[in-house]
Amino acid sequence: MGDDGVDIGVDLGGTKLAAALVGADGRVSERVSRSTPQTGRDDVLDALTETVRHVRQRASKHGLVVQSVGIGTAGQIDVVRGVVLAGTTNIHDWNNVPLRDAVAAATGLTTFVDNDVPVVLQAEREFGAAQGCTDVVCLTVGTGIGGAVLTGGRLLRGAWGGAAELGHISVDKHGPVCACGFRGCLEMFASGTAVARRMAELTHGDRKWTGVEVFQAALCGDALAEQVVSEAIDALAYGVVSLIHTFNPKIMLLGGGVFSEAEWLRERLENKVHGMGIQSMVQSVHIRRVSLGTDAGLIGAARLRAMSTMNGELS
Ligand code: BMX
Ligand code: ZN
Repeated sequence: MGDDGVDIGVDLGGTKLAAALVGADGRVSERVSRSTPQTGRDDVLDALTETVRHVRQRASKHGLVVQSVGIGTAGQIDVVRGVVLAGTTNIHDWNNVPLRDAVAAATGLTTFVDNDVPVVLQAEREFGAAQGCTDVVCLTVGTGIGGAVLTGGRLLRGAWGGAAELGHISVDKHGPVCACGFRGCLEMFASGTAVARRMAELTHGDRKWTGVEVFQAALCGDALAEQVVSEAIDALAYGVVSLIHTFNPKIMLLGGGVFSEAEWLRERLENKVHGMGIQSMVQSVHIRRVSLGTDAGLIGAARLRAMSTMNGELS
């Protein structure tokens, strides 16, 4: 572990809660994970603080002093107040949760809370595929589609930390209504959930599908799965090119379960994107996949303390 002490990183998902120790060098140890209670906020907070206590005990057994706990979680997070304004719908009663203060009070640790994608981007910026880069757009394609933007070396935060909900840019004003209330969101066309839903439509609901199964079926030559994947790549390409036109990034970073093992998918998207849009902007972008895998969220969450002491709050 680095000489700057260790921090605990937490990845709080709708179905899984993971935590680990992370050193200043990004090294991960003492990984633990458990299912996220589905019985409401008190049980989730108990599970979270119990997990943090367990990892902290593991640290002290190795003579390591935990400096803080950082939590990455889906939803609109007020990073200044540490409040989950609207969180994953998989957790019952998970809106307007003062998560930072609740965890700090229960653990006695300095606590930080952020959306689940800026923490991925921070980890990749420090230890992964975006090292040394100051202009990166990150899209995580999984259950939903999340986003984060690094521009001029600073994480785009907006008024209170909600900036870069890139899964909810609309790519079709006549498209389906999204869970967020908007119409035609990118997430409705290209997330794992959307791909599974579209495949069920085309196969008239004759079986249940997961996003991963659809991508695998497409790889195996299933014509309907290929049609679904092609539609998803098409929508993603419109979203990616629009983001390139907006942020002029050096790197477009792709994460989430859909891209985690799928170099073929990255290549298809890259080929589609490079034929579109303003060529001087699109041709100069490197389209890469997240390199730290599922550790990226844990590492970036643990780095929230270091980020808060860099040039400005959670930069
Ligand atoms: C949704 C949104 C984002 C999140 C993204 C990825 C909510 C609850 N979630 O677009 O904040 O980053 O999903 O979420 O508003 P994941 O669960 O797929 O990681
Ligand atoms: Zn939406």
